Amino acid sequence: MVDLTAVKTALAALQIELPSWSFGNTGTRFKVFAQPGVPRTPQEKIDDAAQVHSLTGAAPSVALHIPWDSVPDFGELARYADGAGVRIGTINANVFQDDDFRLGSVANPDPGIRRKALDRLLECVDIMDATGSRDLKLWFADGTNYPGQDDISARQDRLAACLQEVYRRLGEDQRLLLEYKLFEPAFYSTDVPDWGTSLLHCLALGPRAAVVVDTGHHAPGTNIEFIVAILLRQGRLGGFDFNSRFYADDDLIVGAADPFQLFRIMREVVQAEALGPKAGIAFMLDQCHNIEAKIPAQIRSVMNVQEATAKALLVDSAALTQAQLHGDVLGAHAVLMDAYDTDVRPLLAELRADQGLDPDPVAAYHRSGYQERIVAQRIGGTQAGWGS
Ligand code: RM4
Ligand code: MN
Repeated sequence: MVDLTAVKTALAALQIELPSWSFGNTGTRFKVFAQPGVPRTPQEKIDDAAQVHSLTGAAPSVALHIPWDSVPDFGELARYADGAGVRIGTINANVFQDDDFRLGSVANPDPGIRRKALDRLLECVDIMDATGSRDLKLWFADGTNYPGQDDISARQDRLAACLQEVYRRLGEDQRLLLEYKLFEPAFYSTDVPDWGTSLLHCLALGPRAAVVVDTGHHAPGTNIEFIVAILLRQGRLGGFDFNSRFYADDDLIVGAADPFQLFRIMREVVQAEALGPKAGIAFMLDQCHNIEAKIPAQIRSVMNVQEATAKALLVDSAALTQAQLHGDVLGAHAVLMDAYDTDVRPLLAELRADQGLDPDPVAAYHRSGYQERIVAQRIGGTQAGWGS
């Protein structure tokens, strides 16, 4: 039997970090669609994130992307976030949108360009000092398009040397999170294409380096929960970038394409007792809402993670272990599916009511008038979006 009070306590402790860039205008390489009411400044992105938190109670931090979210005074921005009821979370470094980075950033063959990339990363650590952020998240677009274009192994050496310098610069309580991605924008070889490469770099760096699993960054059919289990065993799962994919790095709403996969992933996290903040796993969203309304999409994303987690917590572990030890294949599978097939929405509605929240955060958002207000107020200026 599963203790429902314990399930609710565990769910109440789950914190999901929102990406500032999900509130800006995004699109594909064909078109970026502008939406009315989109933030013009990092402060307005924080306001939108704070809405998501006030309605879900589960999204107390917002990740920044530098230089997209650059401001003259990051200490002041942190105080602004505090005033809005959230805090600044992970600092993401963008070393992929500059003409100089055509052949890569930290693995570029040109030492001058590598230095420029490194300086950008070190600047991100300065920002972390000012905002009180724990994590620096690194994703590199580095790689090659053609066999022979560059030396695969030399690129790894350059990457490792740069990571070393960044790692050395971190404070005692700060971490370096290294994200991998199978391909794109590089098509022939990517310098950090998979969890193995990321893990090797993290192991070489030291205990405060860990791997980020972006759920959209794998080949179709990859067993992501297996990767999660392996990284958890090593104590090197730094966090997730949650999103959904049908084809490539689609950045759709988490749990939209494959809610069962999300459940299986969260099951591994629950199994490893790594759900609460103490375990140090950063549960982040990394999504773009190209055609749908952004704030309700973020609310829905938070709810989807909560639902998958609730189902993972409902697995009757004792019954599952018994079935597994007895070689009861179908019995074990049935225990897992019973949990997955449970409608957890009433449980989560109850939890929200207990927390003094509206049981239906999306409906509460639509009733709040916030969307109408930002559409009316955010006139003029330049809307935030890719590249700005
Ligand atoms: C990358 C990667 C990073 C994200 C950027 C915007 O594909 O997923 O995490 O910061 O996109
Ligand atoms: Mn990501």
